[in-house]
Amino acid sequence: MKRIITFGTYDVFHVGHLRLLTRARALGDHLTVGISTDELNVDKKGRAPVFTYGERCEILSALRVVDEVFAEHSLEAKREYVLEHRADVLVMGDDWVGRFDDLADVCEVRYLPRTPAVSTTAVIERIRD
Ligand code: C2G
Repeated sequence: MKRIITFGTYDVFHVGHLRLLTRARALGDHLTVGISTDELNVDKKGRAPVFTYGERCEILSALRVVDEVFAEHSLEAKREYVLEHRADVLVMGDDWVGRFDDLADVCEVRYLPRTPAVSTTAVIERIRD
């Protein structure tokens, strides 16, 4: 069985998120998703997500392509998470290209193209305007 792992916030869930997860899942037989905690979001983006960690988990867990979710507490702990979840492949969007190549000794590292012209920030701004 080939195990895939990926990470993200998945705030204001949109089709870009879904396509990334669907393509990630298609690379193997089991998809684990590390979901950023609210605290990690405040740290890395300077604002709390629109939807709480619990709500984002609920949405991700209900998807057919997602087998398992867990809390991503730190951006620097990818190696530990990959080993803990026995992942064969780490998938990230290509906005992270090159950033996790050092993990190639414990898993295959794949960067998939992002869906153009859709983002949580754009959705928030469009609704606000
Ligand atoms: N994504 C995509 N196309 C978009 C927007 C997002 O393919 N138009 C992908 C991202 O590349 C990422 C996933 O959807 O793989 C989740 O996106 P975010 O929630 O924006 O992830 P981010 O906040 O960058 O968190 O440890 C890594 C972080 O947790 C990533």
